[in-house]
Amino acid sequence: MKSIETYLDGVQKVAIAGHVNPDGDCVGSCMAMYLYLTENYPSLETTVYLQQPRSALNCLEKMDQIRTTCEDTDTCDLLILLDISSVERIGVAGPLYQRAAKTLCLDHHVTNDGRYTWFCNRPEASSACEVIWDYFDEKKVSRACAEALYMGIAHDTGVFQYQSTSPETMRIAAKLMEKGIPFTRILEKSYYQKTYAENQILGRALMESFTLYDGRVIVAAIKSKTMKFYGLNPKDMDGIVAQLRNTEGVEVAIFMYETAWLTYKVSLRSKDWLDVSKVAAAFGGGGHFHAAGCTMEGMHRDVINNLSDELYLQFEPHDRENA
Ligand SMILES: [Mn+2]
Repeated sequence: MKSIETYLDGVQKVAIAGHVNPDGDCVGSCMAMYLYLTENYPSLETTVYLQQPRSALNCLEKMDQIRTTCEDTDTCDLLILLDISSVERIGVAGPLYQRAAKTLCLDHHVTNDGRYTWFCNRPEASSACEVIWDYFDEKKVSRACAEALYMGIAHDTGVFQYQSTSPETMRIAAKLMEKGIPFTRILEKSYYQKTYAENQILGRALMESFTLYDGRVIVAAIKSKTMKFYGLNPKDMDGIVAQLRNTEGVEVAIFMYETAWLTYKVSLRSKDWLDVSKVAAAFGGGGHFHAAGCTMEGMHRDVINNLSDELYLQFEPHDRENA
């Protein structure tokens, strides 16, 4: 049987780490693991490392315990990596990867390099939270821990909407609800609520978007000077690509923003048949079938042209088969 307990033999110091730019599933899984271990194994010395999550995600217990820096003297017997698709994406706890006696990675990305002592990757699972649920004893999951798991599952499924949502996802969500969690408050605060500036930039992205391939691809780009004008950072633009994807007739939505001169962070979402992780991988990125990302360099129009060429390689054979 899978249980987190089997990995704790002879372990005194546990470090938990998520990926860079932590999203809802990353924060949820790291905090759920932190709460589960501190509540049920108080003799362990457990630390959670994360980059400062955006304020909307700040609705879980004990988030004041998050360490946003890793000291040269920090060590651990076991490093638990959650929602991390590659060693390069370990956030602030990156230096611990070399120092840790053992590493355990629990993940759900199609593209994971698997360089860990123990590794469980379930690409079919909706979220890292769904994966770690299997490692917990249901009776030992507190309400606070359940809140964290629920937040992670809800975020990675677009509130139980995406293809990755399975009957098992819903069964787990039901069990979490039975713990008495305030699920409406969690969704409202962490998922739906936007600041005025976030809504403004969403509006701007939608207004300036354009379509390719007969409306089957939609693209929106935000320059860094626009982000500066609204006083926003990348975390504030999280929902834009999902909103683009909702457009009728669209198979692929692309949202890109400038992170530095001639450098764009690109997010890709697909609705149905197109595997965007393949497109992202062509540019050194990765992710899931329906959600992926990469970083690209060049002029804005060159980046779009390169993406368009890569999408052609997906559309052309598909169209020929279905002609
Ligand atoms: Mn995830």
